Amino acid sequence: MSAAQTGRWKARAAAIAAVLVTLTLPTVTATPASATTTAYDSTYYKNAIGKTGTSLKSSLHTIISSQSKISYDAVWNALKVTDQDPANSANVVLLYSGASRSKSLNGGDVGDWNREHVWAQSHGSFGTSAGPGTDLHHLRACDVQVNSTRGNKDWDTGGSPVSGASGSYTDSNSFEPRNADKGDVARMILYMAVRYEGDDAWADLEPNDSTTNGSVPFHGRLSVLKQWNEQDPPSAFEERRNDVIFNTYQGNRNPFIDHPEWVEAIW
Ligand SMILES: [Ca+2]
Ligand SMILES: [Ca+2]
Repeated sequence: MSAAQTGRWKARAAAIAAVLVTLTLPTVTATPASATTTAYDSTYYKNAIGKTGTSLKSSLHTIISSQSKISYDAVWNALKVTDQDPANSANVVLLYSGASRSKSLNGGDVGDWNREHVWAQSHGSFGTSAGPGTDLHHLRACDVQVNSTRGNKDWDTGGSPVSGASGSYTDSNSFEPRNADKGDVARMILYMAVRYEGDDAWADLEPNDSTTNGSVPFHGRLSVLKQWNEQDPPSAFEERRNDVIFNTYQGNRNPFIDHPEWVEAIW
């Protein structure tokens, strides 16, 4: 072998070694919700694709503000469809516990389920006329007593176990849903922040990092909600729910269920 040939082989061996090192390096960076593509990117989201920050938020606001609104009374029957138990079509799945309960037990008595506003009605005082108070993207079937325990508390970790909602915790000013519902709650809250910007009859709803918001139109804690979005990615239940609201009731989508990475892109 000539000296030139030996040199070429040495160079090739070094190149192969470099590739092997690259292939075996462990991934050490914590990855945020990875970018996704959906069937709606070239249609529903076409004006938002490629944007970030306030430009993305503004574009999504315009897109999702085109919607039908339903009455608070109509929410009962809508939840029987959107929150249907995939394993039992006679039941709904309850938020914060995952319990399956008969659709016919909607009401206000102990043992019934009712309409939980994940963005608490009092944070912006929007009540239950058609608008944020009846927006299915943040309304979920919930046990009556668990709903009462949650009240209008902000979102944060910690506290004592919630009776009737195993895995959920609460203290004097915050509520922590069970792990399987954490991402759902985060994406519902952040949907509300983008949908309601104060340019219609309602307050501009926004997330912040407080747990003492009371009746101001804010919900905390944003830093925790961002973690929950990463920790609990959209499930098949959540995605079906988004589709049913889009196709049957409101004609708008929750962008953060379709693109969970948009949470970090905006906040
Ligand atoms: Ca979930
Ligand atoms: Ca807002």
